[in-house]
Amino acid sequence: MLRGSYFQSLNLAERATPRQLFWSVVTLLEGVLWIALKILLLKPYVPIVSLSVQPPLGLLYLISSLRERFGKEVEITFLDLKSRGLSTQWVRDNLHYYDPDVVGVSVLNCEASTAYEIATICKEYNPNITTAIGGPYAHRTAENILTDSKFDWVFDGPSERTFTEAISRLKSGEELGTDIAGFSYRSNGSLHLNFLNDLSADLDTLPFPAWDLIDFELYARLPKINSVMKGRLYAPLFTSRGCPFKCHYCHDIFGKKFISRSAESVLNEIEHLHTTYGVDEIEVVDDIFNWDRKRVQTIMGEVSRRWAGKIHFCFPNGLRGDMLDEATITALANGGTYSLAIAIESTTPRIQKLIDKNLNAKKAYWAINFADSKGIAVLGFFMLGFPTETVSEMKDTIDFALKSRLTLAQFFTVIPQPHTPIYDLAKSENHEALARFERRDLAGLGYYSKFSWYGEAYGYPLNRLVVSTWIRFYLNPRRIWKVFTRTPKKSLFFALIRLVQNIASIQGRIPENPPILPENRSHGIGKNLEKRHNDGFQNRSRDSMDFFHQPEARLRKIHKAQ
Ligand code: B12
Ligand code: SF4
Repeated sequence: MLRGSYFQSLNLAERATPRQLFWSVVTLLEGVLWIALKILLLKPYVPIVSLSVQPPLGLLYLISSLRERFGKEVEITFLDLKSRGLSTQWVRDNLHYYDPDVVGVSVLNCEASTAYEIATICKEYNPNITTAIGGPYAHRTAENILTDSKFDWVFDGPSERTFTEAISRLKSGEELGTDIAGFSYRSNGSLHLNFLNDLSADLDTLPFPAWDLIDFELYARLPKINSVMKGRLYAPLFTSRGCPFKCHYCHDIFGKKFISRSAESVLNEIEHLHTTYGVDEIEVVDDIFNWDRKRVQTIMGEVSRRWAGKIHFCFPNGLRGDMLDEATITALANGGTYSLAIAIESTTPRIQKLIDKNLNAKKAYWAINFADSKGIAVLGFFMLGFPTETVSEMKDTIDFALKSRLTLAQFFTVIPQPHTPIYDLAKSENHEALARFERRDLAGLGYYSKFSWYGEAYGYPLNRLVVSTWIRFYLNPRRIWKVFTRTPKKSLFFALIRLVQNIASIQGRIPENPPILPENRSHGIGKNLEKRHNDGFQNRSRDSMDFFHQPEARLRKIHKAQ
């Protein structure tokens, strides 16, 4: 099977420079000699967000799917630049060692500019390299990426099947077409966009992530999403995709329908990780692991039967607080859960409605207390500074945290992420402030920085409120005692470093009266917003999300002269 697309892409007449000619000949020879297609997959390193690292599950899933489909026909190199702190300069200096045909980069919003640089480096090295991008940043941004960067291929949404299909067509010289869900590309000066996402339901058919490529010892030494760690070696586990809730600040990468792996598949992966690599801590990073309570109870029941005391569990991301009932929490505790996180965000009904999270704070409060009584260290997530939120509303949320039996808490400032309704709301509230914040925030990293969208919009120094809350929360003798008795000693050091880093951003004192946002708005949303709300702001936002899920809107091919 000749790699015909390479021949198509030669266009020798157009490639005038000796360097380009050289690479065209190399590519031609590769095709003739049936040399395996060389795919380099990268997770970029952005120094400013190096705080937490985790084996990049997305790339590991892609690799196992590529291996399953192509075997030795592809030669895959996986580099987590983040875990080793390797910059784009390192990529420039070392690309020739890998000499790839395809370079794929997995990207979050905050990694976008680094990823763009990597694509440019690849093209400078060899213009025939196919550059591909995927990950959360690629969600609904294909057109921008293809217009603004040197990426040739963009994959929106889950890509195990779509990336392998595109690679297959590249290998066989077939037309890339426009029928691969979520796959957009540039070719001959035109953009071919496909807004569909591959949300196929059968997750059990996906091979396990390529765990053999992971140095578990290395990741165990790096700070992870759960700031503490009880076991010796850990692995992140993704057991379901999608979340039926529509919180306005959240992503929509895996769709709004909950799809899950069977309990058997999840247990097999835990077994594999434990017996093959000695993993003794599992970190579940689903969006909403407890959507199906029966499934949770089956999995955790079996875990406690097979690995009681041998494997520790933590849930730094995967649980919805008001859906945790007694049976679920008991099953989690019996299965070896030592730490879990509950995202409260705000306790004000108005804000809960505004962000469409509609969390029942009372139920979540009960869940915190019950999990605490089971000896689990409960971490609460709170977001402060939603558009239109008043200081008294934030203080209600803070009071909830202070009074609760939470062992740990994190107080984030709201960062409106593009392509979410909260972003539209922030923009309509004060678009100049949003633009200013985005410039200052560099890459959307500023949960703990002194800049916040809220501060820019309303002139209120939110960071100081956040830091004083951190201090008030942790300077509580009962909590200090709980932190020392419930959190594993060996990782307390990392947790303390994090705390100090966060608190280090303190800037002066909180003014009694915030200069721009008046307290009298606490009784309702601002007049304009109220009107927009009544006019169906939320529905409009929903519509804009639904747009991407309607079949007729999904499949679009746009030829656009560049
Ligand atoms: C675990 C996790 C982390 C971990 C590890 C992240 C990582 N390794 O990428 C840690 C703790 C480090 C982390 C940190 C942050 N995170 Co985080 N995190 C997650 C979480 C909960 C799960 C990620 C995961 O493993 N998903 C499972 C895999 C299978 O999915 P995936 O990576 O998206 O990969 C699939 C596709 O995207 C695609 N794909 C991915 N890469 C590629 C590459 C190519 C070439 C192709 C073709 C396809 C492709 O195919 C994959 C398989 O289907 C997600 C939420 C979520 N549900 O995804 C948030 C999420 C990714 N995080 C988010 C954010 C904002 C952050 C932070 C910036 C927060 C902060 N301010 O500190 C930091 C910074 C990250 C950094 N670079 O340092 C946002 C990203 C929003 C965005 N559009 O960028 C998410 C979506 C949550 C949210 N709030 O909405 N995070
Ligand atoms: S914040 Fe949690 S509950 Fe809300 S949509 Fe996202 S994953 Fe679902």
